Amino acid sequence: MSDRKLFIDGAFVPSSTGDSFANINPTTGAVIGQVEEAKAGDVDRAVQAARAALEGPWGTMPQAQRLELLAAAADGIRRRFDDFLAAEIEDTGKPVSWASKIDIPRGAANLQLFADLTRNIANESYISDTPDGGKAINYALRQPLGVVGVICPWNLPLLLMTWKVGPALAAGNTVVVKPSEETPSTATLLGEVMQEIGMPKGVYNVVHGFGPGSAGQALVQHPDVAAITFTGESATGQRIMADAAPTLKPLSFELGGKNPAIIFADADFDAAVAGTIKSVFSNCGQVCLCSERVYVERPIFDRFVSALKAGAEQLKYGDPNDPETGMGPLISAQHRDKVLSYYELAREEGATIVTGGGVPNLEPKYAKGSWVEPTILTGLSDEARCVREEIFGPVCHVAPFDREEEVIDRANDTEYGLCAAVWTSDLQRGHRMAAAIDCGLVWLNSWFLRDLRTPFGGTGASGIGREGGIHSVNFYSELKNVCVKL
Ligand code: NAD
Ligand code: 6OD
Repeated sequence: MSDRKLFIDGAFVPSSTGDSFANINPTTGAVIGQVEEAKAGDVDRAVQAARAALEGPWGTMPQAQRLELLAAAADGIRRRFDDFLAAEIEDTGKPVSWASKIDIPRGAANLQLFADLTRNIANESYISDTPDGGKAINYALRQPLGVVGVICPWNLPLLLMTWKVGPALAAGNTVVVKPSEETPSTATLLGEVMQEIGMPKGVYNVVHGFGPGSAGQALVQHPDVAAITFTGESATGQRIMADAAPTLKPLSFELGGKNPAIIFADADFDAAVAGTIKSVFSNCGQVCLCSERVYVERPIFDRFVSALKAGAEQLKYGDPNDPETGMGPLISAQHRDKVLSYYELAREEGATIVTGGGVPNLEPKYAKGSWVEPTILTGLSDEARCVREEIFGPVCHVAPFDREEEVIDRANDTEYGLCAAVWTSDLQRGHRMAAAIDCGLVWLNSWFLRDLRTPFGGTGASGIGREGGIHSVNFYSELKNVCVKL
């Protein structure tokens, strides 16, 4: 059992109200610990500690030293790799094959990147003509926003938290992190790392809890929180935006998706099949970038569906610590019920269930876990709810298409706009498609290849703003222009 406390002002503390909730391992349904629940009073303590750190040691620290501490935090994650890995797997049930290659390395890389990049950012400056025939120099100062509230989802807990904490700290802010109630552990472990490396108190704080009426909402509404960076569902984003309005804070939103994968008949068939198996089923379909709508050019449609089916049926599920395991459970019983309700809806909407559609038959020790089968659907119209709504599970609908313009229209027929994967050997077409699809990221003949310096984010209901590289640093900085008459 690992109990998780709040991390406020450099110390692990209980909730002031005595409230706590259970942390459940979705592999078995077992309770693995109690988590202290922060309410408004605890959130206020964390925010005041973060403010004090801004006015004190962190705010006055030379940039080079601040960035060294951030790099030391990255090293701390690497040093305690196995602890982070075990905690992430216990909280989420995700397979070690994924967590050891993606979640934990990215946790360290996210902090390292912003420690390195921020050192090398040039300040914008202009020499200007003045009306009296003289000159002025304008230069921009980059200053921290203040206390940043970081609200995270459960699907890639350490990865998505450090993706925000890294640039926020690099830009000189302090943070109060609200991890998902489903995955409290790795944010807490990062508190231990912060203690180990001598990070000043109050720079990094963690408040556990829920959204409405709990830590999440209190953080959003707090008048001393200067900005909110949020990753999660689009509907939650709407609620956060409304709650943040009275205090007029900047918001960065990475939200949901219903991403298309488009496979042309000229694509490298095996690569497209393997890539689509990854883009549909990775992390049990719980990556915002996963493909839930797959469009395949008609001449290869039947062959592609058969190959995808074979790939899905070969995915091994079970013990997440077995390196051969390809698929873990969903995050919770509640999320499993949601995904199963879409499997049922697919039947009602008249889908053909090519494979899956239910709960797998596993060993008795997994009976209370949140398992579902990888599922492939065909035969639905573009108007079906299963083709329009984000399911966030290991499931896709595969539909045939005949023409490039047609598939562009169908791919764009959604309120979301996060990403797309396009598979073709015709590069001209690939570039045409990339320009025509309305979304924030397009992968050509690949999926989820990440260069952390690139802009990341979505259009429409998939988000507001871009994070990644300089785009993150810009969000977490206040730019002030200084004009000097020469
Ligand atoms: P969620 O929106 O339910 O919760 C995310 C976080 O917000 C949690 O910490 C939760 O406690 C908190 N929260 C909920 N209501 C709140 C409120 N009213 N005020 C403040 N905080 C509140 O999302 P989830 O179920 O944890 O994650 C899955 C969703 O996240 C999917 O929709 C997925 O597409 C999306 N996602 C998007 C990206 C991206 O980069 N675009 C990345 C990962 C996940
Ligand atoms: O790779 C990233 O930086 C990132 N933000 C991934 C988001 C994945 C969504 O679940």
